[in-house]
Amino acid sequence: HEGVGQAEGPLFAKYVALANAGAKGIGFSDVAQMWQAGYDMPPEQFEAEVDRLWGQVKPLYDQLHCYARRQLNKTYGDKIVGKTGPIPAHLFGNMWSQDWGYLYDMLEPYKGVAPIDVTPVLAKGYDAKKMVQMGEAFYTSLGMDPLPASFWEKSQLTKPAGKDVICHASSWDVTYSDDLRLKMCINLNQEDLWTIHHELGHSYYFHAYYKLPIIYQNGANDGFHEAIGDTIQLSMTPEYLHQKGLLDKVVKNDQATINDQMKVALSKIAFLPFGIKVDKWRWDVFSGKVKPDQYNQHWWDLTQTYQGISAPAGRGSADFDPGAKYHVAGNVPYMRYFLAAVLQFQFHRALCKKAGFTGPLTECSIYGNKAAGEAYAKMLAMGASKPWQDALFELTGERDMDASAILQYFAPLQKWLEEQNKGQQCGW
Ligand code: X8Z
Ligand code: ZN
Repeated sequence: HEGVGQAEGPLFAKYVALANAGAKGIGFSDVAQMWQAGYDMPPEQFEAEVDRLWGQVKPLYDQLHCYARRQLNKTYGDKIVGKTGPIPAHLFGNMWSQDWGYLYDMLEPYKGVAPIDVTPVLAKGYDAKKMVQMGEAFYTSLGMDPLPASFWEKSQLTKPAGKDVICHASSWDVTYSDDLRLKMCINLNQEDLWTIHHELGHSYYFHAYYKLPIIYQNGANDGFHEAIGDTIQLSMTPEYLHQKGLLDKVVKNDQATINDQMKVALSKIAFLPFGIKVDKWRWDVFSGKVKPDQYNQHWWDLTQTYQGISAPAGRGSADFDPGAKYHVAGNVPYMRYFLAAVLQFQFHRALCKKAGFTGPLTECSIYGNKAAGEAYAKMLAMGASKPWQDALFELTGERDMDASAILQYFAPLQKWLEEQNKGQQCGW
Protein backbone atom coordinates (compact mmCIF):
# COMPACT_ATOMS: atom_id res chain seq x y z
CA HIS A 1 0.00 0.00 0.00
CA GLU A 2 2.87 2.32 0.70
CA GLY A 3 4.98 1.50 -2.32
CA VAL A 4 2.23 1.62 -4.92
CA GLY A 5 -0.53 3.66 -3.33
CA GLN A 6 1.46 6.64 -2.14
CA ALA A 7 3.03 7.25 -5.54
CA GLU A 8 -0.36 7.18 -7.16
CA GLY A 9 -2.22 9.66 -4.94
CA PRO A 10 -1.32 12.91 -6.71
CA LEU A 11 -1.81 11.35 -10.14
CA PHE A 12 -5.22 10.06 -9.22
CA ALA A 13 -6.77 13.47 -8.61
CA LYS A 14 -5.55 14.59 -12.05
CA TYR A 15 -6.99 11.49 -13.66
CA VAL A 16 -10.37 12.06 -11.99
CA ALA A 17 -10.59 15.53 -13.53
CA LEU A 18 -9.57 14.27 -16.98
CA ALA A 19 -11.91 11.30 -16.93
CA ASN A 20 -14.80 13.49 -15.81
CA ALA A 21 -14.11 15.90 -18.67
CA GLY A 22 -14.34 12.94 -21.05
CA ALA A 23 -17.62 11.75 -19.53
CA LYS A 24 -19.06 15.28 -19.79
CA GLY A 25 -18.04 15.41 -23.42
CA ILE A 26 -20.36 12.51 -24.19
CA GLY A 27 -23.29 13.80 -22.20
CA PHE A 28 -22.86 12.47 -18.65
CA SER A 29 -22.51 14.60 -15.56
CA ASP A 30 -19.38 12.64 -14.50
CA VAL A 31 -17.78 9.19 -14.67
CA ALA A 32 -19.92 7.89 -11.80
CA GLN A 33 -23.06 8.54 -13.77
CA MET A 34 -21.50 7.11 -16.93
CA TRP A 35 -20.64 3.86 -15.15
CA GLN A 36 -24.06 3.65 -13.53
CA ALA A 37 -25.73 4.07 -16.91
CA GLY A 38 -24.74 0.62 -18.20
CA TYR A 39 -27.58 -1.37 -16.66
CA ASP A 40 -30.70 -0.83 -18.77
CA MET A 41 -32.25 1.43 -16.15
CA PRO A 42 -31.75 5.04 -14.96
CA PRO A 43 -28.54 5.54 -12.91
CA GLU A 44 -30.46 6.45 -9.72
CA GLN A 45 -32.46 3.27 -9.98
CA PHE A 46 -29.27 1.26 -10.36
CA GLU A 47 -27.85 2.84 -7.21
CA ALA A 48 -31.00 1.86 -5.35
CA GLU A 49 -30.81 -1.71 -6.72
CA VAL A 50 -27.29 -2.12 -5.37
CA ASP A 51 -28.40 -0.93 -1.92
CA ARG A 52 -31.37 -3.27 -2.01
CA LEU A 53 -29.19 -6.28 -2.80
CA TRP A 54 -26.72 -5.36 -0.07
CA GLY A 55 -29.60 -5.08 2.39
CA GLN A 56 -30.61 -8.64 1.51
CA VAL A 57 -27.20 -10.14 2.25
CA LYS A 58 -25.91 -7.95 5.06
CA PRO A 59 -27.40 -10.04 7.90
CA LEU A 60 -25.50 -13.08 6.63
CA TYR A 61 -22.26 -11.08 6.32
CA ASP A 62 -22.71 -9.75 9.84
CA GLN A 63 -22.92 -13.29 11.20
CA LEU A 64 -19.77 -14.34 9.35
CA HIS A 65 -17.94 -11.23 10.55
CA CYS A 66 -19.02 -11.87 14.14
CA TYR A 67 -17.80 -15.47 14.09
CA ALA A 68 -14.53 -14.56 12.36
CA ARG A 69 -13.82 -11.76 14.83
CA ARG A 70 -14.28 -14.05 17.79
CA GLN A 71 -11.95 -16.71 16.40
CA LEU A 72 -9.36 -14.07 15.47
CA ASN A 73 -9.65 -12.63 18.96
CA LYS A 74 -9.08 -16.09 20.48
CA THR A 75 -6.01 -16.57 18.31
CA TYR A 76 -4.39 -13.14 18.51
CA GLY A 77 -5.79 -11.59 21.70
CA ASP A 78 -7.42 -8.28 22.58
CA LYS A 79 -4.39 -6.21 21.66
CA ILE A 80 -4.61 -7.17 18.01
CA VAL A 81 -8.35 -7.63 17.54
CA GLY A 82 -11.02 -6.66 20.02
CA LYS A 83 -14.19 -8.60 20.92
CA THR A 84 -16.21 -5.71 19.52
CA GLY A 85 -15.56 -3.14 16.81
CA PRO A 86 -13.99 -3.53 13.40
CA ILE A 87 -11.31 -6.10 12.55
CA PRO A 88 -7.91 -4.78 11.43
CA ALA A 89 -7.32 -5.35 7.74
CA HIS A 90 -4.04 -7.25 7.92
CA LEU A 91 -5.37 -10.47 9.46
CA PHE A 92 -7.19 -12.01 6.51
CA GLY A 93 -4.30 -13.37 4.45
CA ASN A 94 -5.33 -11.23 1.49
CA MET A 95 -3.80 -7.87 0.58
CA TRP A 96 -7.19 -6.15 0.37
CA SER A 97 -9.18 -8.24 2.91
CA GLN A 98 -11.51 -9.09 0.05
CA ASP A 99 -11.23 -12.86 0.29
CA TRP A 100 -10.88 -14.60 3.63
CA GLY A 101 -10.17 -18.07 2.27
CA TYR A 102 -6.76 -18.25 3.91
CA LEU A 103 -8.46 -18.12 7.34
CA TYR A 104 -10.17 -21.44 6.72
CA ASP A 105 -7.90 -23.45 8.98
CA MET A 106 -8.58 -21.09 11.88
CA LEU A 107 -12.32 -20.90 11.25
CA GLU A 108 -13.03 -24.50 10.26
CA PRO A 109 -16.29 -25.36 12.05
CA TYR A 110 -15.65 -29.09 12.58
CA LYS A 111 -11.95 -29.86 12.66
CA GLY A 112 -10.72 -32.52 10.28
CA VAL A 113 -14.09 -33.94 9.22
CA ALA A 114 -13.09 -34.05 5.57
CA PRO A 115 -10.22 -32.78 3.43
CA ILE A 116 -11.16 -29.58 1.66
CA ASP A 117 -7.93 -27.99 0.41
CA VAL A 118 -6.82 -29.06 -3.06
CA THR A 119 -3.51 -27.17 -3.02
CA PRO A 120 -1.35 -30.14 -1.94
CA VAL A 121 -2.36 -32.24 -4.95
CA LEU A 122 -1.97 -29.30 -7.36
CA ALA A 123 1.45 -28.44 -5.99
CA LYS A 124 2.64 -32.03 -6.40
CA GLY A 125 1.11 -33.29 -9.60
CA TYR A 126 0.07 -30.31 -11.72
CA ASP A 127 1.52 -27.57 -13.86
CA ALA A 128 -0.12 -24.38 -15.11
CA LYS A 129 -1.27 -25.90 -18.40
CA LYS A 130 -2.80 -28.92 -16.69
CA MET A 131 -4.78 -26.61 -14.39
CA VAL A 132 -6.16 -24.68 -17.38
CA GLN A 133 -6.97 -27.94 -19.12
CA MET A 134 -8.95 -29.00 -16.07
CA GLY A 135 -10.94 -25.78 -16.40
CA GLU A 136 -11.49 -26.32 -20.11
CA ALA A 137 -12.66 -29.87 -19.41
CA PHE A 138 -15.42 -28.52 -17.17
CA TYR A 139 -16.77 -26.32 -19.96
CA THR A 140 -16.50 -29.05 -22.61
CA SER A 141 -18.32 -31.43 -20.25
CA LEU A 142 -21.27 -29.07 -20.61
CA GLY A 143 -21.17 -29.50 -24.39
CA MET A 144 -19.11 -26.38 -25.12
CA ASP A 145 -16.24 -26.29 -27.65
CA PRO A 146 -12.61 -26.92 -26.81
CA LEU A 147 -10.48 -23.77 -26.65
CA PRO A 148 -8.96 -22.90 -30.04
CA ALA A 149 -5.42 -24.12 -30.74
CA SER A 150 -4.21 -20.51 -30.84
CA PHE A 151 -5.26 -20.11 -27.17
CA TRP A 152 -2.51 -22.50 -26.16
CA GLU A 153 0.06 -20.80 -28.37
CA LYS A 154 -0.68 -17.19 -27.50
CA SER A 155 -1.69 -17.22 -23.84
CA GLN A 156 0.67 -16.31 -21.01
CA LEU A 157 0.07 -18.90 -18.30
CA THR A 158 3.15 -18.36 -16.14
CA LYS A 159 5.21 -15.37 -15.13
CA PRO A 160 7.94 -14.91 -17.75
CA ALA A 161 11.42 -14.71 -16.28
CA GLY A 162 13.24 -11.40 -16.40
CA LYS A 163 10.29 -9.40 -17.66
CA ASP A 164 7.98 -7.02 -15.84
CA VAL A 165 4.38 -8.07 -16.55
CA ILE A 166 0.97 -7.36 -15.07
CA CYS A 167 0.12 -10.57 -13.24
CA HIS A 168 -3.49 -9.67 -12.44
CA ALA A 169 -5.42 -12.33 -14.36
CA SER A 170 -7.32 -11.30 -17.48
CA SER A 171 -9.05 -12.91 -20.47
CA TRP A 172 -9.07 -11.53 -23.96
CA ASP A 173 -10.53 -11.90 -27.40
CA VAL A 174 -7.81 -9.75 -28.84
CA THR A 175 -9.29 -9.22 -32.32
CA TYR A 176 -12.98 -9.87 -31.58
CA SER A 177 -12.78 -12.96 -33.75
CA ASP A 178 -12.36 -15.89 -31.39
CA ASP A 179 -8.74 -14.92 -30.72
CA LEU A 180 -9.02 -16.14 -27.14
CA ARG A 181 -6.12 -15.70 -24.77
CA LEU A 182 -5.51 -15.88 -21.05
CA LYS A 183 -2.92 -13.73 -19.31
CA MET A 184 -2.03 -14.97 -15.87
CA CYS A 185 0.92 -15.89 -13.66
CA ILE A 186 -0.46 -19.18 -12.42
CA ASN A 187 0.66 -20.55 -9.09
CA LEU A 188 -0.07 -24.17 -8.30
CA ASN A 189 -2.70 -23.57 -5.66
CA GLN A 190 -6.43 -23.64 -5.02
CA GLU A 191 -6.91 -19.87 -5.35
CA ASP A 192 -5.49 -19.87 -8.87
CA LEU A 193 -7.45 -22.95 -9.92
CA TRP A 194 -10.61 -21.06 -9.00
CA THR A 195 -9.39 -17.94 -10.83
CA ILE A 196 -8.74 -20.02 -13.96
CA HIS A 197 -12.38 -21.12 -13.93
CA HIS A 198 -13.40 -17.47 -13.51
CA GLU A 199 -11.26 -16.38 -16.47
CA LEU A 200 -12.50 -19.17 -18.72
CA GLY A 201 -16.02 -17.91 -18.08
CA HIS A 202 -14.98 -14.73 -19.90
CA SER A 203 -13.41 -16.80 -22.69
CA TYR A 204 -16.54 -18.88 -23.23
CA TYR A 205 -18.73 -15.78 -23.22
CA PHE A 206 -16.45 -14.20 -25.88
CA HIS A 207 -16.63 -17.42 -27.87
CA ALA A 208 -20.43 -17.59 -27.67
CA TYR A 209 -21.03 -14.10 -29.07
CA TYR A 210 -18.13 -13.30 -31.38
CA LYS A 211 -20.23 -13.75 -34.51
CA LEU A 212 -22.83 -11.16 -33.43
CA PRO A 213 -22.61 -7.57 -34.72
CA ILE A 214 -19.76 -5.91 -32.88
CA ILE A 215 -22.05 -3.72 -30.77
CA TYR A 216 -23.63 -6.83 -29.25
CA GLN A 217 -20.28 -8.47 -28.54
CA ASN A 218 -20.47 -7.87 -24.82
CA GLY A 219 -21.97 -9.27 -21.67
CA ALA A 220 -25.69 -8.69 -20.97
CA ASN A 221 -24.22 -6.41 -18.32
CA ASP A 222 -20.69 -6.44 -16.92
CA GLY A 223 -21.85 -8.36 -13.85
CA PHE A 224 -22.92 -11.21 -16.14
CA HIS A 225 -19.42 -11.35 -17.60
CA GLU A 226 -17.90 -11.72 -14.16
CA ALA A 227 -20.50 -14.25 -13.03
CA ILE A 228 -20.13 -16.86 -15.80
CA GLY A 229 -17.01 -18.54 -14.43
CA ASP A 230 -17.91 -17.93 -10.81
CA THR A 231 -21.06 -19.94 -11.39
CA ILE A 232 -18.89 -22.85 -12.49
CA GLN A 233 -16.88 -22.49 -9.25
CA LEU A 234 -20.10 -23.22 -7.35
CA SER A 235 -20.20 -26.59 -9.13
CA MET A 236 -16.67 -27.43 -7.92
CA THR A 237 -18.10 -29.29 -4.97
CA PRO A 238 -16.08 -31.66 -2.79
CA GLU A 239 -17.65 -34.54 -4.71
CA TYR A 240 -16.56 -33.08 -8.04
CA LEU A 241 -13.06 -32.44 -6.73
CA HIS A 242 -12.88 -36.00 -5.46
CA GLN A 243 -13.99 -37.28 -8.84
CA LYS A 244 -11.13 -35.30 -10.38
CA GLY A 245 -8.62 -36.80 -7.97
CA LEU A 246 -7.99 -33.56 -6.07
CA LEU A 247 -9.49 -34.71 -2.77
CA ASP A 248 -8.85 -38.22 -1.56
CA LYS A 249 -12.28 -38.76 -0.03
CA VAL A 250 -15.70 -37.16 0.27
CA VAL A 251 -17.68 -37.16 3.46
CA LYS A 252 -21.39 -36.54 3.35
CA ASN A 253 -22.93 -35.43 6.60
CA ASP A 254 -24.15 -32.21 8.21
CA GLN A 255 -20.74 -31.34 9.62
CA ALA A 256 -19.06 -31.72 6.26
CA THR A 257 -21.74 -29.50 4.72
CA ILE A 258 -21.09 -26.73 7.23
CA ASN A 259 -17.35 -26.99 6.65
CA ASP A 260 -17.80 -26.78 2.91
CA GLN A 261 -20.17 -23.84 3.21
CA MET A 262 -17.65 -22.05 5.41
CA LYS A 263 -15.04 -22.49 2.71
CA VAL A 264 -17.34 -21.00 0.06
CA ALA A 265 -18.55 -18.21 2.37
CA LEU A 266 -15.01 -17.11 3.29
CA SER A 267 -14.51 -16.35 -0.32
CA LYS A 268 -17.92 -15.34 -1.65
CA ILE A 269 -19.75 -13.83 1.36
CA ALA A 270 -16.68 -12.07 2.74
CA PHE A 271 -16.28 -10.51 -0.69
CA LEU A 272 -19.73 -8.85 -0.87
CA PRO A 273 -19.07 -5.65 1.11
CA PHE A 274 -15.69 -5.23 -0.55
CA GLY A 275 -17.37 -5.60 -3.93
CA ILE A 276 -19.78 -2.80 -3.13
CA LYS A 277 -17.26 -0.55 -1.38
CA VAL A 278 -14.81 0.01 -4.20
CA ASP A 279 -17.25 1.78 -6.50
CA LYS A 280 -19.26 3.39 -3.71
CA TRP A 281 -15.94 5.09 -3.08
CA ARG A 282 -15.26 5.89 -6.73
CA TRP A 283 -18.81 7.15 -7.31
CA ASP A 284 -18.25 9.65 -4.47
CA VAL A 285 -14.84 10.59 -5.87
CA PHE A 286 -16.03 11.12 -9.46
CA SER A 287 -19.16 12.99 -8.41
CA GLY A 288 -17.02 15.42 -6.40
CA LYS A 289 -18.77 14.56 -3.15
CA VAL A 290 -15.35 13.71 -1.78
CA LYS A 291 -12.34 15.95 -2.39
CA PRO A 292 -8.74 14.77 -2.98
CA ASP A 293 -7.63 15.49 0.58
CA GLN A 294 -10.39 13.19 1.86
CA TYR A 295 -9.87 10.35 -0.62
CA ASN A 296 -8.03 8.05 1.75
CA GLN A 297 -10.15 8.83 4.81
CA HIS A 298 -13.31 8.14 2.82
CA TRP A 299 -11.89 4.80 1.68
CA TRP A 300 -11.41 3.70 5.29
CA ASP A 301 -14.78 5.15 6.35
CA LEU A 302 -16.48 2.97 3.75
CA THR A 303 -14.27 0.01 4.67
CA GLN A 304 -15.55 0.32 8.21
CA THR A 305 -19.18 0.93 7.23
CA TYR A 306 -19.49 -1.95 4.78
CA GLN A 307 -16.84 -4.47 5.81
CA GLY A 308 -16.47 -3.78 9.52
CA ILE A 309 -12.71 -3.59 8.91
CA SER A 310 -10.22 -0.96 10.04
CA ALA A 311 -6.77 0.21 8.95
CA PRO A 312 -4.08 -1.82 10.74
CA ALA A 313 -1.89 1.26 11.26
CA GLY A 314 -2.37 5.03 11.40
CA ARG A 315 -2.86 6.61 8.00
CA GLY A 316 -1.32 9.94 7.02
CA SER A 317 -1.85 12.57 4.36
CA ALA A 318 0.57 10.85 1.95
CA ASP A 319 -1.33 7.57 1.97
CA PHE A 320 -3.58 6.56 -0.89
CA ASP A 321 -4.63 3.01 -0.11
CA PRO A 322 -7.28 2.51 -2.82
CA GLY A 323 -4.40 2.93 -5.28
CA ALA A 324 -3.11 -0.48 -4.19
CA LYS A 325 -6.11 -2.13 -5.83
CA TYR A 326 -5.51 -3.11 -9.44
CA HIS A 327 -8.89 -1.93 -10.73
CA VAL A 328 -8.54 1.51 -9.16
CA ALA A 329 -5.15 2.07 -10.75
CA GLY A 330 -6.30 0.44 -13.99
CA ASN A 331 -9.63 2.27 -14.40
CA VAL A 332 -11.69 -0.93 -14.31
CA PRO A 333 -15.20 -0.49 -12.87
CA TYR A 334 -15.80 -2.73 -9.87
CA MET A 335 -19.54 -2.95 -9.12
CA ARG A 336 -19.59 -5.75 -11.70
CA TYR A 337 -18.04 -8.10 -9.12
CA PHE A 338 -20.67 -7.31 -6.53
CA LEU A 339 -23.39 -7.99 -9.09
CA ALA A 340 -21.60 -11.19 -10.11
CA ALA A 341 -21.49 -12.33 -6.50
CA VAL A 342 -25.29 -12.12 -6.49
CA LEU A 343 -25.99 -13.32 -10.04
CA GLN A 344 -23.85 -16.44 -9.83
CA PHE A 345 -26.15 -17.93 -7.22
CA GLN A 346 -29.20 -17.16 -9.37
CA PHE A 347 -27.47 -18.81 -12.34
CA HIS A 348 -26.42 -21.79 -10.21
CA ARG A 349 -29.95 -22.30 -8.89
CA ALA A 350 -31.40 -22.14 -12.41
CA LEU A 351 -28.76 -24.46 -13.92
CA CYS A 352 -29.20 -27.03 -11.15
CA LYS A 353 -32.91 -27.00 -11.88
CA LYS A 354 -32.25 -27.52 -15.61
CA ALA A 355 -29.99 -30.40 -14.65
CA GLY A 356 -32.88 -31.96 -12.73
CA PHE A 357 -31.05 -31.66 -9.42
CA THR A 358 -33.43 -31.57 -6.48
CA GLY A 359 -31.10 -31.70 -3.45
CA PRO A 360 -29.54 -28.76 -1.56
CA LEU A 361 -27.85 -26.21 -3.85
CA THR A 362 -24.59 -26.61 -2.00
CA GLU A 363 -24.29 -30.21 -3.22
CA CYS A 364 -25.20 -29.51 -6.83
CA SER A 365 -22.58 -29.76 -9.55
CA ILE A 366 -23.60 -29.35 -13.17
CA TYR A 367 -20.35 -31.00 -14.32
CA GLY A 368 -21.10 -33.18 -17.33
CA ASN A 369 -24.71 -32.05 -17.60
CA LYS A 370 -25.64 -31.25 -21.18
CA ALA A 371 -29.11 -29.87 -20.40
CA ALA A 372 -27.62 -27.28 -18.06
CA GLY A 373 -24.86 -26.59 -20.57
CA GLU A 374 -27.33 -25.98 -23.36
CA ALA A 375 -29.34 -23.53 -21.26
CA TYR A 376 -26.17 -21.71 -20.24
CA ALA A 377 -24.91 -21.55 -23.83
CA LYS A 378 -28.20 -20.08 -24.98
CA MET A 379 -27.88 -17.16 -22.59
CA LEU A 380 -24.21 -16.65 -23.44
CA ALA A 381 -24.99 -16.53 -27.15
CA MET A 382 -27.33 -13.57 -26.61
CA GLY A 383 -24.36 -11.36 -25.68
CA ALA A 384 -25.60 -7.81 -25.28
CA SER A 385 -28.25 -8.09 -28.01
CA LYS A 386 -31.09 -7.73 -25.47
CA PRO A 387 -31.45 -5.91 -22.14
CA TRP A 388 -29.88 -7.96 -19.35
CA GLN A 389 -33.32 -8.59 -17.85
CA ASP A 390 -34.18 -10.64 -20.95
CA ALA A 391 -30.96 -12.64 -20.73
CA LEU A 392 -31.62 -13.33 -17.05
CA PHE A 393 -35.16 -14.37 -17.86
CA GLU A 394 -33.95 -16.71 -20.58
CA LEU A 395 -31.92 -18.72 -18.06
CA THR A 396 -33.74 -18.27 -14.77
CA GLY A 397 -37.29 -17.12 -15.49
CA GLU A 398 -36.53 -14.11 -13.28
CA ARG A 399 -36.21 -10.49 -14.35
CA ASP A 400 -34.53 -8.98 -11.28
CA MET A 401 -31.18 -9.43 -9.62
CA ASP A 402 -32.05 -11.05 -6.35
CA ALA A 403 -30.05 -12.37 -3.40
CA SER A 404 -32.62 -14.95 -2.33
CA ALA A 405 -30.56 -17.65 -4.07
CA ILE A 406 -27.55 -16.76 -1.89
CA LEU A 407 -29.65 -17.00 1.24
CA GLN A 408 -31.15 -20.27 0.12
CA TYR A 409 -27.71 -21.69 -0.67
CA PHE A 410 -26.23 -20.66 2.69
CA ALA A 411 -29.26 -21.38 4.89
CA PRO A 412 -27.46 -24.20 6.79
CA LEU A 413 -24.39 -22.05 7.49
CA GLN A 414 -26.45 -19.04 8.49
CA LYS A 415 -28.34 -21.11 11.03
CA TRP A 416 -25.08 -22.56 12.36
CA LEU A 417 -23.48 -19.11 12.63
CA GLU A 418 -26.49 -17.73 14.47
CA GLU A 419 -26.17 -20.52 17.02
CA GLN A 420 -22.43 -19.94 17.42
CA ASN A 421 -22.94 -16.19 17.81
CA LYS A 422 -25.73 -16.42 20.36
CA GLY A 423 -25.14 -13.98 23.22
CA GLN A 424 -22.38 -12.19 21.32
CA GLN A 425 -22.50 -8.52 20.54
CA CYS A 426 -22.27 -8.66 16.76
CA GLY A 427 -21.74 -5.65 14.50
CA TRP A 428 -19.06 -2.99 14.92
O1 X8Z B 1 -10.23 -9.00 -11.15
C1 X8Z B 1 -10.73 -10.11 -11.03
C2 X8Z B 1 -10.46 -11.17 -12.09
C3 X8Z B 1 -10.27 -10.58 -13.43
S1 X8Z B 1 -11.73 -9.97 -14.12
C4 X8Z B 1 -9.21 -11.95 -11.72
N1 X8Z B 1 -11.48 -10.41 -9.94
C5 X8Z B 1 -11.75 -9.44 -8.89
C6 X8Z B 1 -10.50 -9.09 -8.10
O2 X8Z B 1 -9.50 -9.82 -8.21
O3 X8Z B 1 -10.51 -8.11 -7.36
C7 X8Z B 1 -12.14 -11.69 -9.69
C8 X8Z B 1 -12.69 -11.57 -8.31
C9 X8Z B 1 -12.76 -10.11 -8.01
ZN1 ZN C 1 -13.26 -11.33 -14.49
